[in-house]
Amino acid sequence: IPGFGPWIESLLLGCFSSLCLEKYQAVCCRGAKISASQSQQAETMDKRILQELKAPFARTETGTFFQEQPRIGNQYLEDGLLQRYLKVHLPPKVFTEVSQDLERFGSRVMDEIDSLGRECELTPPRLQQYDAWGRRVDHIITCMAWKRMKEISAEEGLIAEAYERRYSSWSRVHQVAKLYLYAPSSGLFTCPLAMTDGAAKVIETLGSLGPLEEAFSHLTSRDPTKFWTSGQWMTERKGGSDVAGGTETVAREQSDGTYILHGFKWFTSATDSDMTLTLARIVDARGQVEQGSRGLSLFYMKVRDEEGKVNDGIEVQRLKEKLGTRQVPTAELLLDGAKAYRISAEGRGVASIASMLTITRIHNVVSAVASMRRVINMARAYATKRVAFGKPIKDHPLHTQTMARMEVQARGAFLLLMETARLLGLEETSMATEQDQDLLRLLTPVAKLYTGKQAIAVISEGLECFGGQGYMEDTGFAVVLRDAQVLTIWEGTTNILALDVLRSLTKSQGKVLAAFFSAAQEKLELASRISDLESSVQLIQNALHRLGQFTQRAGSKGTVTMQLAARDFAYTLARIYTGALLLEHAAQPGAPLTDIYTAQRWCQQDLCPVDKEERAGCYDEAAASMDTSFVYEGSPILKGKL
Ligand code: UCC
Repeated sequence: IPGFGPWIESLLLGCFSSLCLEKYQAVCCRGAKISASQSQQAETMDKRILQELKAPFARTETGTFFQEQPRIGNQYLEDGLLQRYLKVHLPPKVFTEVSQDLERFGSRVMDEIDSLGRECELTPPRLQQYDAWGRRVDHIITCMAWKRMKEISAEEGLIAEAYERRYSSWSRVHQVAKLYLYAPSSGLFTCPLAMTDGAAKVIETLGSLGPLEEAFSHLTSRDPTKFWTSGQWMTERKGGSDVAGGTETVAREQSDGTYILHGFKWFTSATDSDMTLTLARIVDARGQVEQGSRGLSLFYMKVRDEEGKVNDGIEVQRLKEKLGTRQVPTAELLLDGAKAYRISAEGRGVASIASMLTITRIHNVVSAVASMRRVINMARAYATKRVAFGKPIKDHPLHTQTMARMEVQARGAFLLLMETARLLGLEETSMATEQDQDLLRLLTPVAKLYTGKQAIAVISEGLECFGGQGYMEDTGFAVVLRDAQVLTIWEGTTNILALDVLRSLTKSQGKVLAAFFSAAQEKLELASRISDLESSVQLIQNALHRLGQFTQRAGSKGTVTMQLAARDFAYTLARIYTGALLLEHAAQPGAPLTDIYTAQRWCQQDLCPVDKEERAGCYDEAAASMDTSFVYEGSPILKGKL
């Protein structure tokens, strides 16, 4: 192509594949003595080359098909169950206001917060221990998005709402519903919020005197410039679960009544917080400390000064390397003369921090349920966009069945969460009956342990709904699973919480269980009159009967049996009570068929695993001994024993 050769060649060099280039050069080399037919041939070839350039994979190696991305919508408007729950339970005026707030907040989560949450994941915190001149600074550097989350939490009253109580007992339900929309987009800012809420609860319970008054006003502030977050420093090297046996930190009283703490805190979440509550053993006049639970007292400590610098006496040793929750700065801390205020009676540390644990455990449930909901909603959005085997995957019944099973779990868990929030709200406004209080004590560990397990299972299944994309870090799905794994660990592992369920039974001399039976029966009342729900009600009644028989038999067998049964016992409580809640919800006038279907499906599972396992002899001493032989088979500790 006389005259255009060099121009085209440079264009080709820039863009064309090497194959095309070769063909073009062949044409040009022959260009000098070409005949008309050769010219024709060259032109044809030229056209072919240009066509090839437009063909898939010719210009790039990525092809022309790009899967449409599933996008987050307004999570309030997409959640029929949440809307129906609020409509059924809240007084009409409260419902209108709460509903408007949640709809507005749902838009804010979608338009603003979700991308900040992603940024928190992509820009994890880091520790700068020294400045350029060698001074120890222990500066925890967090990203702008994390800081913005703190401001948003204040603006939205994510803690304040629960303490202002403008909707009386329903304020907790409002707060929990808001946190539920927020959690999966929050970049794990729900972690400091959980502890902040817990600290506010402890202070409110103990009475906000002296320095606590200032702390409480910061923790519950709606002003971003005043809002504080709190830590909860309980875990030491010797004790994550066994706090009473593992706490080595000591507290020495000073002449002004304050204390100086020395110790090592092994896992302190959200260490960028402004204050913390922590446990330590008071050193008496003889320099002795009391061991065990009765030696522990609860302390309040400011972590930073006005400029945000870590206070004297606190050294950040390192940030933890975790499977998930990487957005949260979790540290190991040396306390070497840190100033603190004792806020519990001496030796009442564990009992006093227990109200914080109740709150953080309920927040754990929020996160578990919210992450199940989010993964399902994203999978649902994806199923409408993704085509495989000739149709959208939403039209493949097996895929929809899988999602339906996830739905049943998530909906049941949601009602258990809301029931716990409702009871907490009643307790905090002095409107709870004795039965409500007992139920709250029992359901908190039950809900925490059960929903944590559900979340991991549902989220794992949810990732499969995206095929390989579910396994990719950059889609943002993998992090949901990594983060979920902590839900069964922090704030008490499954077994620790199962034992806490037993603790609540022992401490109340069985009253919490009596409350459970009565409340479950009450919830079945309406449903038992609806023919579509009759057989499911029967299944729950039957499970209650078997549970009653089990507790009678176990009572005569002693503590070993109960300990071995603890996990199955807690699962039984969770399944029966959730079933009763689903039936109660499905029995409301005007309930859609989907509510009835959810209740029916839930009740089809084994509702009383503790009875089945006990009948199979799983809690007998012989079974316990066999468990040991079986688990440690081949282990050096049993060599020669087997
Ligand atoms: O700190 C952590 C990470 C923070 C991150 C937070 C984010 C959460 C986010 C969620 C969403 C994103 S993790 C570390 C958390 N640590 C734990 O959860 C500790 C786990 N261990 C336990 O729960 C144990 O069961 C202990 C520590 C409570 C056991 O202590 P004791 O002292 O051996 O137990 P006792 O002797 O049975 O109980 C001492 C007192 C008793 O009261 P009195 O003396 O009046 O009889 C108990 O009734 O404490 C009372 N008590 C409770 N009260 C114990 N547990 C409870 C409870 N759950 N509720 C009410």
